Amino acid sequence: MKTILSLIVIVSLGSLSTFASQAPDPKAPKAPGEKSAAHGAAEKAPARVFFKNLKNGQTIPTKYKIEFGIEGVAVKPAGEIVPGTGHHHLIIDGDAIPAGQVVPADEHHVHFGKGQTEYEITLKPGKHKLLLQFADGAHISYGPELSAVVDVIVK
Ligand SMILES: [Cu+2]
Repeated sequence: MKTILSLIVIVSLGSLSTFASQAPDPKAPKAPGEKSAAHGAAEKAPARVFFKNLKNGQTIPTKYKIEFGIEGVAVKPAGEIVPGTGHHHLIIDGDAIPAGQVVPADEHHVHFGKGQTEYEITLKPGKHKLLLQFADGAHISYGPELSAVVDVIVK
């Protein structure tokens, strides 16, 4: 009996050590690398633009000075393309511009290419959608991720 038992112990120990020595080897070199890459991407994220003095649903007069806020990116006048910088655009009653597309320049798309961070707007009474869109030195949009939108009621 003793011989059989010790044989079983040896066999099971043997298979355990084989399993243990196989398991970590293929995983070890890959897992830490993948994790740190994913973390690196997640930590970059928090850049944003926002209206400093406008909330969704707010009632404003026909003339109102809007203040533009920014975090994680820097305002720079249009011209040179520098990563992490750009200028504001106010889109009146329109949608965010997809990343990589040029922000149009017309009555619904106002560029602040001098690096302005405020603008006195004149709006007709009624409901309006105001969208702040950040874009690079060549007016190429950073996309909806770097935009902010509010609906306002003008009285
Ligand atoms: Cu522009």
